[in-house]
Parts: sequence; C-alpha cells; structure tokens
Amino acid sequence: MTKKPFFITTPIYYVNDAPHLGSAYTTIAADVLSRHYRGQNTPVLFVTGTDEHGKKIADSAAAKNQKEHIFVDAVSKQFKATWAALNIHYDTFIRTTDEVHIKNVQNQFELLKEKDLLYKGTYEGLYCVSCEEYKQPDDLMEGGLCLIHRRKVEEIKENVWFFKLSGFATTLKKLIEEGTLVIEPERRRNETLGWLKEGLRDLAVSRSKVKWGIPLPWDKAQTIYVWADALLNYHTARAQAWPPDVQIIGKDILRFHAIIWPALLLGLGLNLPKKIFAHGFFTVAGHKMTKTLKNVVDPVALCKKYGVDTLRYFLLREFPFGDDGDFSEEKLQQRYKNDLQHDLGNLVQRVLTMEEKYTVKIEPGIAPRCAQAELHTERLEFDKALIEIWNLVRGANELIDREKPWVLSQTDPHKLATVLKTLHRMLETIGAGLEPYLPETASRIKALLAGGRSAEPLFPPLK
Ligand code: ME8
Repeated sequence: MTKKPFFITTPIYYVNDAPHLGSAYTTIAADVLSRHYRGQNTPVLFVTGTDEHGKKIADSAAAKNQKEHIFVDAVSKQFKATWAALNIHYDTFIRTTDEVHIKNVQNQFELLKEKDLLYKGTYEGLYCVSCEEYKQPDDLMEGGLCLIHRRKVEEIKENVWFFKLSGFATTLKKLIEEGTLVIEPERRRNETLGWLKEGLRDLAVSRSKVKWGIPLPWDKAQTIYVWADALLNYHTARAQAWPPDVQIIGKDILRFHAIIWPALLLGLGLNLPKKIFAHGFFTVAGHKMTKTLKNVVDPVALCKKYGVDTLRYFLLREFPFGDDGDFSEEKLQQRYKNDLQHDLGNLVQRVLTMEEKYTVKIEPGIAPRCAQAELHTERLEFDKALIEIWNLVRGANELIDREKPWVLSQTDPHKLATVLKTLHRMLETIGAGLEPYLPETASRIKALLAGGRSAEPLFPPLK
C-alpha cells in the first residue's frame, strides 16, 4: 500500500485584490512544512488556491467594470505568479470556480440534505460583505461597523437554507477536549471551546440575493454561502490524502475552521483534520493588513529588492508563528544585515576561502541533521527552528575565532585539517537545515561546498 501523503492546506484566498504579505505569510509557512516533509521522503499533498465566489468578489469585479469570470481569472493568475516568485511549490491549486469543485460542493450539499441536516427558514440579521460573515450586534464596533474592516455591515432578510450547526456543539467539544481535533496554539483552542460553551446557532448556508455563486442543486434560485463553498475546497483537493494533517490558517478565520468546517465534516460522515493551526497577524502601524483597508505590502516588490530567501527568513524568524507582529522594512533590513549577511554569508565565505587557501580537500559527507530544528519545524515553531540553525552558524564562527586556522597553518597543519573538516560538516548541516526555509541559499551553499565557485556573495550589500 502506498503511504498516505502528509496533507497540508492554506486558506484559499479571496481574489478581490492581489496577494499581499499576509497571504504570503501563511503560504510560505505551508511551503516550509511541505519542503521539510518532502526532504524526509514523506509524500506530501500541499494544497492552496483561490476563493472566487460571493458578493465581495462580484462587487470587486463590478467596481472594475469586468465580468466576474474575467476578473477572477486575472487575479487568480496573480496569486499563482506570486507563489512562483516566492518559491512556493504547492501540489494542487484549487479555484472555487473549477468545474470539479462546483460538482463536489453540490454533491456534498445533496448529501447534507439527504441526511436531514438542512432546512429552509428566514434569516434576518447582519452581514459583513468584507468578511462574508453573519454578525451579531456584539461582534460590531460603535456605529455598527465591522471590527476588522471598519465598514458598515448590511441588514439582510432572506428565505434561505440552514445547516443544523447547533446540534454539533457537544460532539465538537468532546473531540477537541480529547485531542482528536487538535487546535493550536493553546489560546485558539480555548477560544474555540469558549464559543462551544456559549452554544451554536444554526447557520444560513445559502443566499437568495447573491447571484455569483454555486447554485443549490434542488433550489436553483439560491446560491451556496461562499464560506461553505470555500471550506469544501479542502475536500475537493483531497486525492488519496484524507484527512488533512495540518490546516494552517490566520486567527481571523478560526471560527470557520474550528467549528463550521468540522461540523460539516461530521455531518457528511468524514474524518476530521488532525490539526488546525491559527497563526497571528502582521500589522502595519498596529492594524491588521487587509486588502479592504488598502494598507497592504507587496511581497513580490520586497523579493525583488531583498531576495526571496530574505523575505522567507524574515517572516518566519521575526516572531513566533502564533503571535502578532508589526511589519517594517527597517526590521527586515536589520535581519538581512545581521543574520544573513554578517553571520551566515561571512561564515560561508570564511570557510571556503580557508579551504582554498590552505588547499584542504574535504570529501562530501553525510551531514549530521539538525534534529532540534526539525522538531521545531514539525511543531510549526519556525522561529525556534531558525534560532537553532543560527546557533550552529554562530558556533561555527566562534570556532574559527577560537582556533585561528591562520595560526594553525603555521603551527599545526594536522589540527588545521581537522578544524576545517569540522567547519565543512557544520556548513553541510546548516545548508541541509536551511533547505525548507531558504531553498535558494541552501542549494547555493551545497554547490559551493561541492567545489563550485561563485563571484557573487550569498548576501550582497544592500543598494
Ligand atoms: O479569509 N497577517 O481569504 P483572505 C497574517 N477566502 N496573515 C494574514 C493577514 C495578515 N495581516 N491577512 C491575511 C479568506 N492573512 C477566505 C478563506 S478558506 C476556506 C477561505 C492570511 O484572502 C491569513 O491566513 O481574506 C488569513 O486567514 C487569510 O490570509 C485570509 O485570506
């Protein structure tokens, strides 16, 4: 039997605008995890994609005077191009406008109806189009504005189909408490349990006034609520890998993933994901970066200026994955100068120069792995994994300063060879450890250690 692939997902991003640093953050993290497992010869299914239906997208297309499908094609392409520029190697890219996804969503809805989990009723309440979410008055800030987008919510009254979400609260609570469904970090688990304790309301899962969506097969005047459509993308993408091993999301969409999604799966009789990890937000001047607020940072522009590995390093090193952090280009420049150029770049340069100068030939070996860093990676503690690798980098630099190979070359050629061999092996370990995080740098280090020479430093001075 073939091994079940390790199944990793990111959210599928709204195509109301081009990708930004926030969406890049999640997708880079998923890419690092995928590369880590592939490097261990574990088959991986890494799925990402774009969320293309609903009023928010229809409004964005209308604002540009474009037909929806032309608009979503163009923005979805931009996402693919950005992920290519960020060196992200996904296996499947799901678009919710794909025929195969539309069919799957309709089939799953038929099943929910057969299982008597849907009923028709009247929804009367509030809705934030930017979140594509039903809101309660308590969810809003003063003036009836959405807390995240600071935009006025709509009052809606419609005859729609409801999903019997309320009936799943007890089972979900049990599954989370016993660890069948792991939600990390701990505070996100507690947040979810808090919601469950309050009890759940049934969820309106169709819209009668939104035309840009997947029609309900038995009531074609209705389209399927965009979040139910979107969540099912993970199921459309499943291949032979069900259930997902890790679903990485931002903390803003925890409720959808930790409550609605597992409830839909329970309703459908499908296994639940093993782990949902909700990371923090990048803020700009203390506020969430969002396309709606137009305070976004373009990851491709940053890559062009500083290199793709610099961006990947900065995003995952700067603060723990579950926490929030404020973005600034100055902090990125500091990391570049101190960690990449000074610590790592200099180390590689020093070791290779000495090997050449003292004509010490070192055969390629099997580098010991940095097991601690690997463990941190598997726990999505990316900053800690990088700190571990940088301990090795600094350790190697200290070894050079302590042993002074330039003195040994005069006094003890045997020890010189031993020291250089140790440094060479340390660089091999560092290069292998960096592979998931800084793939370009890792392959350049590998080529240099194998005897390739390059005039271009790994991290050139910033212009
Ligand atoms: O919510 N900091 O799509 P979306 C960190 N289509 N991460 C951020 C971020 C920020 N400032 N801003 C966005 C949707 N993200 C739905 C998802 S899934 C079935 C449907 C990341 O385009 C983070 O992962 O608004 C967040 O959860 C996601 O982008 C939201 O992307």
